[in-house]
Amino acid sequence: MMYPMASVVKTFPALAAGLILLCACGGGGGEKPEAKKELTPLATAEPAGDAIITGKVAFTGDKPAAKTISMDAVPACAGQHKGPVPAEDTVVNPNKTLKNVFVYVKSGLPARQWAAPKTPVPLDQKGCIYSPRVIGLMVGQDLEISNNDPSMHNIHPLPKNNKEWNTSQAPKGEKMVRQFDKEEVMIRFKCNVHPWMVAWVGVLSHPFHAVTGDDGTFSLKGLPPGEYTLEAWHEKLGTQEIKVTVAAKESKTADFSYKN
Ligand SMILES: [Cu+2]
Repeated sequence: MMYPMASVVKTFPALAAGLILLCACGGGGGEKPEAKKELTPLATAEPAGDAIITGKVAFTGDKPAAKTISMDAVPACAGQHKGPVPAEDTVVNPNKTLKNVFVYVKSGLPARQWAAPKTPVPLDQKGCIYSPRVIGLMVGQDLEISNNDPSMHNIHPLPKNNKEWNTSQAPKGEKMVRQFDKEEVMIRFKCNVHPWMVAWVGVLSHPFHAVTGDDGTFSLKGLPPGEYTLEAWHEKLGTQEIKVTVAAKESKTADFSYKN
């Protein structure tokens, strides 16, 4: 059965008008922000910006009593240390700053895709201790785990957002390379063989993170101009936030201070 031509002709203008109306609603209203934002890929070589935030993490409390790890029951571990092995859950540096604080940009970065460095981040096991104890890693970046001990270890991260795994590594065995595919601050690593072994890995989708060392300082370089919230994370003393605004090429200081 054929429709009369007149009705087809009448239908098309109605459809066309409807489409124009739809387009006008979607494009011109400005009432709703766009639901999807395309992330601009950033090549590894391209600097994101030239602002710098540096600072230190002070410790003003009473120096915690020295604690030691008891590994005497495992001669393969204890034999690699001269004397007692200090627990490193809170390390106060001689200049009254804190070591092993993870400092990172928590919010304020432009919606952009940041390329993960090709360089792997090493996590070593020596004397039955994870080293470094605190690590910053980008999503998709290689974490390269080595066992330099004469004994077996069992690397076991305990993530909440990422996939949990649990893998043995033979004495002086092959390096193990792993990645995490989601942001997570922080993932605790344990060893199923040696209960005192602890490492913490912070996984971010951008490169603006640092871990304080023996001088308690940090530096976040190559930032685009913006208003940022920095977070400092310490495994025992918790987190702190500071808001910092930087213009292009500007250098600013952000100092954290903890006490127990
Ligand atoms: Cu172990």
